[in-house]
Amino acid sequence: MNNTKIRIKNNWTYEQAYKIYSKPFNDLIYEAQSIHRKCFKKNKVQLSTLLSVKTGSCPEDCSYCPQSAHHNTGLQKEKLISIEKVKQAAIIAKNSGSTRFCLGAAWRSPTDKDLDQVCKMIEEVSNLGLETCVTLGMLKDYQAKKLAESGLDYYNHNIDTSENYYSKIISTRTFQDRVKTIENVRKANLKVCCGGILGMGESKKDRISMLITLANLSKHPESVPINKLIKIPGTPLEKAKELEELELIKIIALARILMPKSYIRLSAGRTEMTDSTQALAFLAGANSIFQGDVLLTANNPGKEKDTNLLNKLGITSEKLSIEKNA
Ligand code: SAM
Ligand code: DTB
Ligand code: SF4
Repeated sequence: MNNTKIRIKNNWTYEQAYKIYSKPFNDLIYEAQSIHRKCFKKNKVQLSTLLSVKTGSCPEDCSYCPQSAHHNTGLQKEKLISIEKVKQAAIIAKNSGSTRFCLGAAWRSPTDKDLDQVCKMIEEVSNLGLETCVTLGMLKDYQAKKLAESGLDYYNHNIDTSENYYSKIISTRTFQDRVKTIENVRKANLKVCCGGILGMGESKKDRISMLITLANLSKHPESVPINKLIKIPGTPLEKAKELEELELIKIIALARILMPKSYIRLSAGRTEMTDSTQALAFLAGANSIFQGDVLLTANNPGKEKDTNLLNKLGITSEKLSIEKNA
């Protein structure tokens, strides 16, 4: 890597991305880590905490998801929880070092009444000085605006896989529906958190294409969660072919190179990853994780394991900015 300035590009071609992905592994990782160090503080990770505020009975049929009403996963369902419960969980998250608190709801799209409640939750979390993120399914433009007015920082809405593979995974909505919501979120001046899942039987081409869609959005998502499929018994993907660990690392490196200034979050699936795999993911440019014992409904490594890992790697967590904490 020479000392050239980092250029943000939104017109990546498949051939360009494939050429980067196909470099010798060491060259790929070296390039990703070099870019990483020009755009971010080295050896730092951003910590987020998730909370499921409405669990299960989702009308969508996403093949990976334990919360879909189409699959029988034995999940304990729960209606929209109280604002007080959200506040308590956010305080715990803040005390354990998270800078962002993310609320997830198993909806196709929120009703206006639901949205009003979520707006109140956002105000409470924001008052604690935490960054806020919500993921509520598809949004109309006026709903995105309403969320922005309540002080929301980020909206999470994943494209999950390539445009080509999308219909193999979900039949109740289209890839274009997903992109439309992301556009509505951008128009409302919210920050975008958008990524996908690896290990759903997709090809290398699908994985690279998914990253190209993200990198060619009018503005790169500020956060890009890369989830490794958690194979939930009772979902159609419970027996999906295991993703090769090096494939996860190469895709993270490619994400870092295509979207140099975005946070790349090593998201779901860390309970099944060794320390070495996670270390490689950080080397490849991942700089964010979800902490805590659970994600939305599935297991996550938990504070003690993560503290041990980060200590071993000499990685420290980002602190809340003074501005947000004021
Ligand atoms: N209902 C909203 C939606 O789909 O946008 C928000 C909640 S949904 C659970 C958020 C994201 O979690 C999905 O887009 C998917 O990327 C991820 N996810 C769900 N189940 C997963 C699994 N079994 N393994 C990995 N990621 C998963
Ligand atoms: C994202 O990309 N991953 C998170 C968050 N965004 C909402 C969710 C992972 C969910 C894993 C399955 C579960 O906990 O139910
Ligand atoms: Fe519903 Fe979201 Fe799960 Fe799909 S991923 S079934 S939309 S909760």
